[in-house]
Amino acid sequence: NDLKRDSRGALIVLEGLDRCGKTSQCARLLSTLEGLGYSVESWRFPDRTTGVGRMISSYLSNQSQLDDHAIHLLFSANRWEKRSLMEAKLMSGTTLIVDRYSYSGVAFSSAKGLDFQWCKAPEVGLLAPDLVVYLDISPEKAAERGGYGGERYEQLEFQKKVAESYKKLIDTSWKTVDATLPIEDIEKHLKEITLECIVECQKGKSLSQLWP
Ligand code: 2DT
Repeated sequence: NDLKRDSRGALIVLEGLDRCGKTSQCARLLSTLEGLGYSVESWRFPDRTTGVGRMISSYLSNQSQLDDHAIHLLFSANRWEKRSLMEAKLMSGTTLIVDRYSYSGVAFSSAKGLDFQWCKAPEVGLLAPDLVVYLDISPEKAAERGGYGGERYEQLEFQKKVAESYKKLIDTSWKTVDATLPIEDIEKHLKEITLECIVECQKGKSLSQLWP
């Protein structure tokens, strides 16, 4: 119908600690929405495929060292370099499911001790998500799941600080989902809140910018 054809896609972001299940849920949500006939893509940040992304990847795997401020700005630049494509996709009607976004940027860098407001500043003007889902799990439970890789931030003590930073970012517009529920329950809940959000965007909800 006309509504569907002329309307924009939704910008949906999943956030949470390492091992909260974000990445598998993004994949499930992508195939669910595809199955329902929506135009949808799955994105992730950092996007390690760009030049900036390769610098970030090398930092995360401890192959290079960078000042905390410098790496923070690279993570932000990695979102800025994708901003126009992101807007074009959304305006052409494609919904984007994004694994981590500016909130990870602020949560992880401020967990290192960088000033919270300073961390938020470079994100100003990026597209604001239509929905942020926080997959909630305690750092201890996440660590029990095992499978922390060898990357820089994958340590219990640091994840505890990240959890504290996320708490400062969460606002009433976020949807928090208990990440310790059975995978299928989380999937079902995500499908419901995502479809609600897609419908709002189809009805003409306008795209806004960070920080709203
Ligand atoms: P993945 O394991 O999800 O690839 O994330 N991070 C991520 C930041 O510190 N700042 C950011 O802006 C983003 C998007 C979170 C790699 C790690 O990078 C952290 C985990």
